[in-house]
Amino acid sequence: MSGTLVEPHAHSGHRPPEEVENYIAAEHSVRSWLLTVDHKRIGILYMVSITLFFFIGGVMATLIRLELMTPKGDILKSADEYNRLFTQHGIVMIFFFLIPSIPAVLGNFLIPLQIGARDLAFPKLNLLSWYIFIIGGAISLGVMVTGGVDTGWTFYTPFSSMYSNTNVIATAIGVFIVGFSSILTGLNFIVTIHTMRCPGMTWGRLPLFCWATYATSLVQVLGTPVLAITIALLGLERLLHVGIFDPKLGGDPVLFQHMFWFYSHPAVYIMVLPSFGVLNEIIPCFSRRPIFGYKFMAGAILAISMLGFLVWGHHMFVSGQSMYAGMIFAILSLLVGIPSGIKVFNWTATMYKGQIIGKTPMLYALGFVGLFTIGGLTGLMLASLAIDVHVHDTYFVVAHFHYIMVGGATMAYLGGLHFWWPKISGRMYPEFWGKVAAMIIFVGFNLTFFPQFLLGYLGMPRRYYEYRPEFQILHVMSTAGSSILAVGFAMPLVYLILSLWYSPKAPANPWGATGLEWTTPSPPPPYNFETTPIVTEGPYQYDHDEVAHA
Ligand code: HEM
Ligand SMILES: [Cu+2]
Repeated sequence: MSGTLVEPHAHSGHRPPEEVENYIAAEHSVRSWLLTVDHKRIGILYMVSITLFFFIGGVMATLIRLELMTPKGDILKSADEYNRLFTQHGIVMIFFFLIPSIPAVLGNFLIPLQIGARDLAFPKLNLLSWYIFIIGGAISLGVMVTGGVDTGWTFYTPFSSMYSNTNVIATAIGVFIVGFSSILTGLNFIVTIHTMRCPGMTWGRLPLFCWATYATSLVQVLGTPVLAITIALLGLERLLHVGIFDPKLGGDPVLFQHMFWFYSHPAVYIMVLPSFGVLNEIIPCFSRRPIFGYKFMAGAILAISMLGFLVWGHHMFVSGQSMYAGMIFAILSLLVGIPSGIKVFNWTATMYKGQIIGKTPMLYALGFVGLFTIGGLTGLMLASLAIDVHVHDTYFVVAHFHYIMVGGATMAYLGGLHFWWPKISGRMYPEFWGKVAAMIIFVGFNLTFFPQFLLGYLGMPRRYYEYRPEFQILHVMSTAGSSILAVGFAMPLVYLILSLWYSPKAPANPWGATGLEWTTPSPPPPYNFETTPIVTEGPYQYDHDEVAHA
């Protein structure tokens, strides 16, 4: 079965694809964008939406950092306001930026192109997923402007179910709704990768970006319903006091933590697995070497996605769970280090003796490898029961997950965006400014988050509005770093938009990369391929003297 069987798009049926030069120029009306079923246009719709959320979340982060510049509360009116700010920062960044970032933007754009198909399996469902995302997002934005919510992105009971007097239910509805967007997108990707690969595109030749998105989709489909149920129960408990989490009514508040983390630990892999996929494309291309250990890379991605379901209790070491449960969760969590280590090793081995080309996407990829390693190793520290008891709920945890989510996943998203920008937009990005921004982001990131490891180790708790004066110097460093980071993040926004008018047109394959997406013109035509491609060799056949022992 190949992608040629996809029905032509209903609203462009009057125009045979050969006459249309590319998917952007195909039609110009707003309606043609809002009702599109072209996976590439839907990718762009997501790109615009998550960029908006990223900058909203970023403004909140800036306010948090400004507040923490001094030990006393000064910029914000009250601790309550501070609670609402970090809660909404977390909710926006996790549910409305990071989870959809690589899958919904790059995945939507690239999966059909990489497997030689004309679209996803269910193009209309794909558009529906975007509308669901927008509805969930609008509700959450509505909450923010009408008083906000203060429970933390983790919504812990009994505070969320009984005591908080902020908009918990409306927020829960927003997150509940956006979850369906995630589930439907995952389902669409799984079916597409199973049924729409072109002739010759066997599982063993599937680009690793597709493997990573496939594994992510499995987690989205299996895990997100649990979040939906958890959030629905929270709403019921708050509204009707049904007695699931309230001990007075026979419930158990810790049950909420189990249910929440049963989704939310796998969710951290929804955020980071797609980055592995992006790296697996960038590193071989800019090392001019085939990826080292293709099967191990695909296997490690799948292993992480499944192991991720067995470790949620490492978030609950101090919540009163039994010591034996804690030990088992610690051991299982440490096991995640093995496939993660395989990946870092294989990226390094791919680069070894390669001809490294330091273009912007490669700078982001190199940044990722280093920062993800720090994030992963500190994850192993946190997974060690004896350490976590001391640093749980401190800034050490905040630093750990930002190393992975910002230093890792966000960097990979930006790297991927630059790598495929010529394909997506038909224009090159300005290389000089790209490199400058990547380096500013790297420096700003480390200055923001490295001091937070030290702060946490010294005992600074997370989610506090005021702090002891001895912590100030590290907080000032962190705030200084965050302003550098803000400049770094604003730069790609500006130059990528400007590139649409001022940059040279992109050739079909500016990087000399392998992969079917690079065989199409930049930007690709609405139906991607004039004739269904036939694949005759494995991925990453980069020419180099060392190719032999790949
Ligand atoms: C080797 C892999 C990893 C291990 C062993 C690990 C371990 C841990 C542990 C034990 C905690 C709980 C610390 C505490 O609250 O006391 C934690 C927190 C966290 N981790 Fe990781 N982690 C790993 C990878 C990741 C990845 C890939 C991400 C995200 C993409 C991530 C995101 C988070 C987040 C968001 C939290 C804090 C949740 C919260 O309380 O708000 N971690 N990690
Ligand atoms: Cu976890």
